[in-house]
Amino acid sequence: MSQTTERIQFIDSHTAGEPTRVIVAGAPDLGAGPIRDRLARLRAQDWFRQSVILEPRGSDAVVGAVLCEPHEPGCAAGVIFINNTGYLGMCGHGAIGLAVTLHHLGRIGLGRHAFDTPVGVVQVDVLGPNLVAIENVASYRLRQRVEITVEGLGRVVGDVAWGGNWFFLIESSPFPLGLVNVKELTEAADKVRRALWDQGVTGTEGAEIDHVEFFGPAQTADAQSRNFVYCPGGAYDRSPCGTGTSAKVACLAADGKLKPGEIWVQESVIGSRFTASYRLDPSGKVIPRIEGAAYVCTEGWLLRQDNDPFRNGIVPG
Ligand code: PYC
Repeated sequence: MSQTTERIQFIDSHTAGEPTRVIVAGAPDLGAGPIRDRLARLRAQDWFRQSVILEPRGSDAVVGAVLCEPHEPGCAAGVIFINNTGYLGMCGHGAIGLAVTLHHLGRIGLGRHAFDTPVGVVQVDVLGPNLVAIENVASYRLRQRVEITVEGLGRVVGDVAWGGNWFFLIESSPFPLGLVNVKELTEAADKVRRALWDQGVTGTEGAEIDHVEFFGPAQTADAQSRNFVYCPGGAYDRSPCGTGTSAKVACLAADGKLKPGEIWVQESVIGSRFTASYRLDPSGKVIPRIEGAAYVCTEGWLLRQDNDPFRNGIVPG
């Protein structure tokens, strides 16, 4: 019996430790038009996300960046970010990883570029082969000092903020922020996420707050803070999280604790770091700038054989 094999070209990189898998070729044809419309078409073919992100070809930690032709004028690339559970509006570490990957491929040079994402155009400065700064989408705090009750943690207070995804930011971490506590931190963040939903705390238009951030003191002298970031599929971000750091910057700006142009160095739970700042756009919105380092680490082809029972990944039941 003949066997057919589908080939999907990819390049893996990591940004501050967090993996990004750029899908260079072999994604379904998503047609033309705004990236958010193409995201809807990709969502309707969810087998593709499952096959490139889930085990045995991927893992829970991987964020995919499906490269597309841009729709917005002047953009170097269009991109749809995917993870082990679905589709992300924006992904900061992923945009940095994508820029380093496109530079590695010789498709973009040093200097300023723009990426077309489902939540808007993101400006990208390629500062070196491994160093990139992104100007994220406008970020803001929606609600301050929201109190919820969380199983095992009791009363928890945090801010609801948008940085390209929805975040609940909790100033005092329930456990020390180190790799040794990742299991406990993940379980606690998962309970916070459930409590937010059960207690009706959402982003705008009822959007689920699916990212949770715990903060604590930095462990290096020139950083301001360390974080742990829980992502929607239950994985934790090895980087300080680009959209999460954008949400943090928006809260600091709202509190008058960080002025435009001032630097905020955010450490991750593994000790990697992003350098953040922001500017105000003409309407007074906070536009975060997140700088970080990324490195390409693997390139190749993912193979989907039509007789492989796990060609669409191991899908949680
Ligand atoms: O860097 O924005 C980010 C991100 C979101 C989820 C994982 N990383």
